[in-house]
Amino acid sequence: MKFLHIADLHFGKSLHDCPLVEEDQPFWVDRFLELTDQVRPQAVVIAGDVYDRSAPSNEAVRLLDRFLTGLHQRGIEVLMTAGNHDSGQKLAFAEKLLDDQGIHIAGIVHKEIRHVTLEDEYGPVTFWLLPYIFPALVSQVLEDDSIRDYEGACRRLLEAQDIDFSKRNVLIAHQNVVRDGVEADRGGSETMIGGVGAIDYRAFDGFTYVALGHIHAAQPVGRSTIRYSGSPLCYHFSETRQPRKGPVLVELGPAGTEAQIRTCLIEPLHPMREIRGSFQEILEAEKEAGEGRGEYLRIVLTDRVRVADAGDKLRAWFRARGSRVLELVHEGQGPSLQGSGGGDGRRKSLPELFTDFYFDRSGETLPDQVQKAIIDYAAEHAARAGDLGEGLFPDEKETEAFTAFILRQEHACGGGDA
Ligand SMILES: [Mn+2]
Repeated sequence: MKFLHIADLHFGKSLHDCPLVEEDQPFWVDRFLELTDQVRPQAVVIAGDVYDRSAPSNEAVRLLDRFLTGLHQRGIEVLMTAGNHDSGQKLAFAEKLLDDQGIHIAGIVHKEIRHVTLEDEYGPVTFWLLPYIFPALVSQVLEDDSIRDYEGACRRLLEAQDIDFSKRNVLIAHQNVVRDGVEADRGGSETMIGGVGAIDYRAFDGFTYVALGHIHAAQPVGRSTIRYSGSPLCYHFSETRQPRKGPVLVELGPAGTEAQIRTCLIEPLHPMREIRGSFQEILEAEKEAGEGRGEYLRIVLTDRVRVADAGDKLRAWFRARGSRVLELVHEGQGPSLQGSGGGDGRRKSLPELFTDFYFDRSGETLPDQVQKAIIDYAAEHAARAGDLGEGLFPDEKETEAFTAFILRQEHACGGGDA
């Protein structure tokens, strides 16, 4: 039996305000359906985090609808579980009806976990669908107060199932699976907290294959047949530096034989790339490279002195070549854009904080002469406001004047492409 293992689709996710559900995720869905036409799997296994959030957008719901319909039209069985990002209740909508259509969904954990047996020339293969679990949930489901940790919860729940390990069994789970206490390498886009919820891979002894979701980097854990498929697309720039990920094609032979595993590749609509260098270096290298490739870019500028309008110029340059700058960072100059959260531990001065704030909001650096004037002005008033106890400015007139000043500067900068 052949099946494809995927996970962490995160339909509806945005990357730095770029909604992937508009083009990138639909493009991936089409390529995935084409892949199924080539490899002709009997089933597709989706190991949780189908959506990016528990209340998915209309676009995300429509995309999943199209995805499942496409698989169903090809006669492919679907086995899908809820991850920690999904609302199990919502994902489980019409699960009994869909069961008859070959779309098997486990949104909620029950004492007897949902399982589906498919047949091939070597006999039955039972798929065990385990939605995301945590100790309190399992404790409630099994009516057992002694369950305290994730591994205990997982082991007890699996022990409570009637599994015939002389036959072939596939587990689908969305958990933090570790080997000897060592966590799997993160992709970078996970929202999980380090060290929480660890389950040793030996809890899955006896399963022919374990299809995992939760970690966005593709990798085996403990043995080659317990595996994270990784997310279908890079959901963080750090994931561009990792080995390529893609749907895992699993081929099961007769009971007692090792599953054959191969990673398939799906080219993204917009490859992601990180570019590092001075403003001049970057422009020259890109001129050499010629035509644009429609990429999503992260640019790290290493200039020691800020180049006026560097952000604007680079954005425009790449936009004209069909690429998009999603993240732009001035290395060593303070502002860490959009969520990287890193800090150098040093307390920043008011002018620095103001520059950061402006940069963060507009994604642009201020021209030098404007920067100095505006920052001096803001810093002076912010410092005075500290003594006033209310409002940033002593009176409305001054507030108005300041707002007008800011607007003029924004106008002079040509706005932004927010
Ligand atoms: Mn995830």
